[in-house]
Formats: sequence, structure tokens, C-alpha cells
Amino acid sequence: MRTPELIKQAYDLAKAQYADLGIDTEAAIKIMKAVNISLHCWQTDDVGGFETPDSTLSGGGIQATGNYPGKARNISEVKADLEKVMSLLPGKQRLNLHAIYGDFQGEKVDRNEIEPKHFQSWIDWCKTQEIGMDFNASCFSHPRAADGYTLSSKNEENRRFWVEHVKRCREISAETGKQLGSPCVHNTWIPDGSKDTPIDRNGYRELLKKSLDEAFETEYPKDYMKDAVESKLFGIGVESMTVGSHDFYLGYAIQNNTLICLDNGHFHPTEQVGDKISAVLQFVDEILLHLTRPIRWDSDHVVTLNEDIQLIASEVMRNNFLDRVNIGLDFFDASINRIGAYVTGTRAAQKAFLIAALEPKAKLIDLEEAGKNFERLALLEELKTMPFGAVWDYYCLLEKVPVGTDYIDEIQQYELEILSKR
Ligand code: RNT
Ligand code: ZN
Repeated sequence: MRTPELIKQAYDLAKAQYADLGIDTEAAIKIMKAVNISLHCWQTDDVGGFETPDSTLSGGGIQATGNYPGKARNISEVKADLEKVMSLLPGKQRLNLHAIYGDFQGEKVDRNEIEPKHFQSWIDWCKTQEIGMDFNASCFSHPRAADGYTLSSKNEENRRFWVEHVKRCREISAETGKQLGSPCVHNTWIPDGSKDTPIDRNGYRELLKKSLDEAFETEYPKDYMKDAVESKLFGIGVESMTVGSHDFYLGYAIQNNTLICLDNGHFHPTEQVGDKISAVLQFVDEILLHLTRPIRWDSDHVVTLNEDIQLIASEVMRNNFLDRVNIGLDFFDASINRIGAYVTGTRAAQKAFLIAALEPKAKLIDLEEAGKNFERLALLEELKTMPFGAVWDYYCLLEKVPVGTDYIDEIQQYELEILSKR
């Protein structure tokens, strides 16, 4: 284990090297205070939730694969896991909860019946953790979603059911934001779509628009809650048409002044979400990010420090968009230690933001505007081998969380003592 002195020495060298490029590492570390990542509760239990003791994921284009032992089986296990995760991350996070994780106390409460009281224990937990909370309607894994349609369903009873669910989720979100003194971002994603070539694309989209209008009718103060809508390209079993496509939701978000959620697993593989940020922020006030790692499809692999994530982080930092970009995660890997996956993925996202905060933006723009494109390329390449790791390690040291690989041991210990006994 490296001593704090060694970590500090390495940092001092790095600091001097960055200073040569006109970058203040101390300022970059300070900026990280504003990078508050919303932790998706669903990495702890493969998007199962606790509506019934045997809740399992079914259909709807969401698929967690793997059966590594140690999955959280109840709310207290999710909380324990999240506390462990947060103890291994620098900075302050938020909680991102799905409606299926309500505290139903063994009672059968259908999605059109949920109330703020079912989430009070989560709100209270967030208070003790001194964190904000975000929320999600759960329009999947339910008999009324079995035919693949929810808010755009032509079955009026089902459509009404899901509208009621989203209404209630928004009410819960507003109550959450009010109590926590931090706006709760409420995200709506639906799996609706068609496996084979549909005829009535338009009919489904009219219904979705109508349902959203109905569900979003009640206005809540922006200090309490904000709506986001999340598009998707396709899902397994829903390959030919997704009702809530990007075009659909971008239009909806602009027209209705909601947030648009950009999930980087939800686009054609060569499209870059990092490129979309400055495009959509010309027209909407804020966005929500779902950071993930799609492998061949929207596979929701653990986030790693790849170019995709780095471009997203750079675009946020270059433009000082932190107050307009809500950062969420959306990966779920059930094939490895889930808590290890969680921490590795979240730390990777945090690293991307710290790297972005260390970019010599002024220098790069000067080169760009002078048409010195070789020089711009060369500098970007050199930046890749700058001693970023020393700054990251020092940041972790300051935040009193494990430095470098030390968190691996802690996860192994947690597995030995807690996860393996589940
Ligand atoms: C699905 C969407 C959605 C979900 C979560 C569980 O493709 O990405 O965000 O993953 O809400
Ligand atoms: Zn998502």
C-alpha cells in the first residue's frame, strides 16, 4: 500500500506537469464537488425490485445477464450495498430509485396505487446520508406490459393504468424533492415497440403523446421535481420500431420544456452522445445522462473509461454545463461481484470528469481557431499520457476513500463478510 506521502509526492510532480500546460489541478479537484452522480439502485439486484418477494425481471427490452451470488434481496440489503459503494467513492452522490423498489411492507400495491408513503423510508435514508434522490416510473416487468406496450397501448385500460402510474411517480418525486431540498429528476422510459414491421407507427406515437400529456398535466415546482423522457433505438424482441424514439422525445422535450435523457446505449453504434449534448442544450434547459457501456447492443455493461464516456464528460466540462446536466448511471452486470461492478463503473465515470476538468481548453481552442489542427491533434494525444492517475489518487486521498487498487480489497472483504452469506 502506498503511503500518503508517496501519493502526495506523485501528485506534486503531476501538478507541475499540468501547470506547464496552464492547468490548475487544485481547481480541477474543486470542480469535482459539483459532479454528483446519481447511483442507480438497480445494479444491486439486477432490476428486480421488491414488489413481491419473488420479483424478477421479465421482458421489456431490459436484460440483466449472469447469476453471480450476492444479489440484494430486500431494501435493507440494497441500502447496505449502497452505503458500501458510497464509502468507496470520492465526492457526493445521489440515489436513483425505480418505483418497483418501494417499501411495501409485504403488502401488494399495484403500480397505479403507489404513494409517497411507500417511499418515505427511502427519503429518510437519503436524509441520513445527506444526499438527493431521483426517481423512475417502472413501466416494465408487469402483466400489463406483457404485450410490449404501456403508455402507447391500444388497450385503453392498460394505457390508463400506466398513465396513472407515471402520475403517481411524479407526485412521489415532487414530495421527495420537497423533503430533501434538492430537485428530484423523474425519468420516464417505456419499452413500447414492435418486433416486426408495424403498420400503425403513427397511431402508437399519437397515443404516447396523449399519454404523456395526461401524465404530465400536474405541474410541480422545479425546485421539487423535473421531468425527463428517455428514448431508445431498439430492444431485444422490439427490433422493428420503438415508439419512443429519439426524434419523438426530442420533439416532446422541446415542446414541453422537459429534460431529455440521453442514454449512450440507445443510439446507433457510431453515433456519439458526447456530440449530442451541445446540440440538444441549444433547445432544452437541462438533460439527464444515463452512462453505460453498450457492447454490440444496449447491453448495459459496466462503464469503463472509454472514449465514449470521455467525450461526454469533456463536452460537459468544456462548456460549464454541470448545472444543466444531471448525471445518472445505467448499467447492470449480474455476472461479476455487483458491488465491485458498481464501484468500478462509477469511479470510471468520475475519472472521465476529472480528466475533462484537467483539459487545457484555452490552449486547444487557440490552436483550433488558428487552424493549427496538427497541433491540436498532437496535444490531444499527449494529454492521454499525462499523469492523470496521480491527480485522481490524490483526490481520493483528500476524500478519505481508498486510493488506486485499494478498493478491490475492500470489495473482496465485503464479499466475504456480507455478499457470500446471502
Ligand atoms: C432501458 C433504459 C432504462 C432502464 C432503467 C432500468 O433500456 O435504459 O433507463 O435501463 O430505467
Ligand atoms: Zn437508460
